[in-house]
Amino acid sequence: MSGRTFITTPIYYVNDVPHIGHAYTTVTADALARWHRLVGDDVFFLTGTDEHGLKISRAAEAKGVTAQAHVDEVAARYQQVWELLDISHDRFIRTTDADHQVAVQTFLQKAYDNGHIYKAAYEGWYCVACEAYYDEGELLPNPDGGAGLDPIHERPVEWFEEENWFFRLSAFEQPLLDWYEANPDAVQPAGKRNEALGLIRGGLRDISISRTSIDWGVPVPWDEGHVFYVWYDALINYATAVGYGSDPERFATWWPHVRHLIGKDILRFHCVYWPAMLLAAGEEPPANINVHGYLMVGGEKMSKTRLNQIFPADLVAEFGVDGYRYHFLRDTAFGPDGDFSYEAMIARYNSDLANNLGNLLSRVATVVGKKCGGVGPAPRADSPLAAVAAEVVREVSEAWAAVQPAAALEATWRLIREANALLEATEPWKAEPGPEVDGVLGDALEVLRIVAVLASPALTRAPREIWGRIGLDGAPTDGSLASTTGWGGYPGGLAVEKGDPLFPRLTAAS
Ligand code: ME8
Repeated sequence: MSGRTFITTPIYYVNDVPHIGHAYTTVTADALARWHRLVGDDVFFLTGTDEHGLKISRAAEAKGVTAQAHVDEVAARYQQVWELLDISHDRFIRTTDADHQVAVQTFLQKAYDNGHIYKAAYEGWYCVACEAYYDEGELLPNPDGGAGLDPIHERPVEWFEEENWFFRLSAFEQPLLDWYEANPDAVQPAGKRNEALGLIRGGLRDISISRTSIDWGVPVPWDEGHVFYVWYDALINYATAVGYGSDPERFATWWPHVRHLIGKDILRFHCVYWPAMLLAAGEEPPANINVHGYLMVGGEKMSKTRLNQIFPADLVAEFGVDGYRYHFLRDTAFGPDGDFSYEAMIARYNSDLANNLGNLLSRVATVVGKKCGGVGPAPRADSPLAAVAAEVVREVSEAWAAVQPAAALEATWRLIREANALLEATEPWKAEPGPEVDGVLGDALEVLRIVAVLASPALTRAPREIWGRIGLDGAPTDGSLASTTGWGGYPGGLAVEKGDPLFPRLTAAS
């Protein structure tokens, strides 16, 4: 069934350069977008950068450059990394984009006109790294004795006093609970939905949405001298990108059918504040929010201060783009925390890509060369692999619908292993040429064809290569999924090319 799919990643802060944690969300969203394109959906895939706020202006100051020069430089770094990883976004939004400023002002003016925004004095503990106020009780003790530490970055908070505009979040407790009740699957997984419900049931306090202490932000339209607080500006990017404030018709076609992919660190903003803000502006909350855990390194969250960040380019140099994408999609289940391990990455690459997939292709091509004169035979209609393939296609579809790339790839690789097992059981390389050998090789070629289609959301390069080597024209993503994954699509009679190993085996670098 095809439809409209709007997929988003968080927009990342430009105080940092992208590491494998940022890339985890982005690669997952990209693979999901590719899957939806494959099933024929009209897809809009959005990523970008979050460029306003105190954290960014301080980072620029520390470097001795203007805020604009700083954000331009770091936004470009993000764009380069996404290019390196074959990310297929339809727009890279920057909160400094002109249409975004208009969208933010339109959106919040609406909430103001609806009576949900008021002015009051505010003082409290502020964490610049989180761009958030904390209650005393939420802070961690500071071993050096000063102000408490924020629970996320474990850095000392600062005391802020300002006159702020406030969003009447407290008025949205019941509307939010009603929305969660009416949309039981909107926030996934269920544990994260419960966490959001817990925050709402625990009581919501009004929140400050403007700052006077800085000018690096979107001006409050009804009060000169105030800029919107960075999170308010940031969340609205999802609306800007589909026409809010510029093209109401376009906005109406996409909203609220969005799927936000986020890490658990920003659950409160997306699962509590954002739906409430939308209700305040007279819009519907987002249809889907999928929350994943942290990718840890050596059991700890990656951070600049721990010096344990790992950068995508270093891994791509060794594993290639497909090796990179495959590892994170296959080995880090979407939802729980996961631990990055270089050894596990090598092991996964060698077993699944070099051995299972790479060997199937090279084996089949070699034997077709020797026993069939290099011309690939057609598969058998009554092949024992036909039923396996049908089941795998169903499982893969279900896995992507549930945003579980690891399960989709696991199912796909089961089909590869079954094809290798059939070859090992029948040993066509030892048999005399004839219908028996042709049948087995035709079946294996058909598996390669179907796998090239099913793996194409995750692997952006190898599927196309396989497609060409088994003699097919075009690309595995050309046809509709239903037409390309049915058993019997490989026509036979095509020249099969051996070529170099698709995934040369790797040994751990010392
Ligand atoms: O929070 N493991 O930006 P940010 C998994 N600008 N995912 C990780 C990760 C890790 N170790 N580290 C980062 C912001 N991420 C705001 C968002 S959205 C309107 C504004 C990913 O640069 C994960 O998706 O701190 C997380 O939610 C996001 O990067 C935080 O990125």
